[in-house]
Amino acid sequence: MKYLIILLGLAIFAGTAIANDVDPKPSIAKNLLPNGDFNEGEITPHHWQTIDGLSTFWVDDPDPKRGKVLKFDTDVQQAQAYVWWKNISEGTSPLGAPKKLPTVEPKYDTLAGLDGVWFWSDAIPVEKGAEYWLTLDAKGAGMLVWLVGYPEKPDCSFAADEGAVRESITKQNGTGPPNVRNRQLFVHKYVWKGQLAVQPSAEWKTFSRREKPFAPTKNTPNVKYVRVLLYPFWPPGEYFVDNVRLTRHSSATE
Ligand SMILES: [Ca+2]
Repeated sequence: MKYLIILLGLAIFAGTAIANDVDPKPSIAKNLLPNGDFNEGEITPHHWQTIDGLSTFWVDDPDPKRGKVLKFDTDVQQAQAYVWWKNISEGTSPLGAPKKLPTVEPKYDTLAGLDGVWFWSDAIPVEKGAEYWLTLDAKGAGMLVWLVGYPEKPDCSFAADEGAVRESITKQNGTGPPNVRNRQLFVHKYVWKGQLAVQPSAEWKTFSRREKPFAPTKNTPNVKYVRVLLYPFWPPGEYFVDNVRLTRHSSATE
């Protein structure tokens, strides 16, 4: 729960706007995020990180109009995920994922109770001074969605920005320096984060930050790329995402 508490603290610190379930802008603007509807792919959706087949899945929605969607399961033992993620980071197909081990109450040792499940988009270039809307369809217990800004085109390989996972993989490989707290060696490359809090919803719903577009370069003018980070965690369970849209806020440049 430690991470959860830290994250919630960060959310408050960042002055996060709570998402509304109504898209504040017409969705006619061009989606800057390729394959935001997850409909293109092969085993895993194109233009996003790979699924792992254990905590993240690329599935057909029961409604054929939706096509493919992303499914999360946060009710997975974190220890099992960390071992499997090492394989995924080395290029093992998610089709070979192990069956998840049983989880037990109070489930604080699950991904839900610890690191959460992260799913990153590829990097999208942003323009200095421009503002952006982020909207998505979600179903499940609610989650956080981040727009994360980088000064240079970031490494988009699996778990590239997940310090704890990188440390675990290093440790599992036995290549880490002995007797050193690796955590302190991992340096995040991002310089800016903006957040969208998605409320729980039993049905598909569209979420956005009403009247508050993201301004990646407002206080960090060196931001040149952003990635979308989908981040469900507590409670343990299933979450679904579709139609992630990043669009430019037109009045910012007019
Ligand atoms: Ca879709």
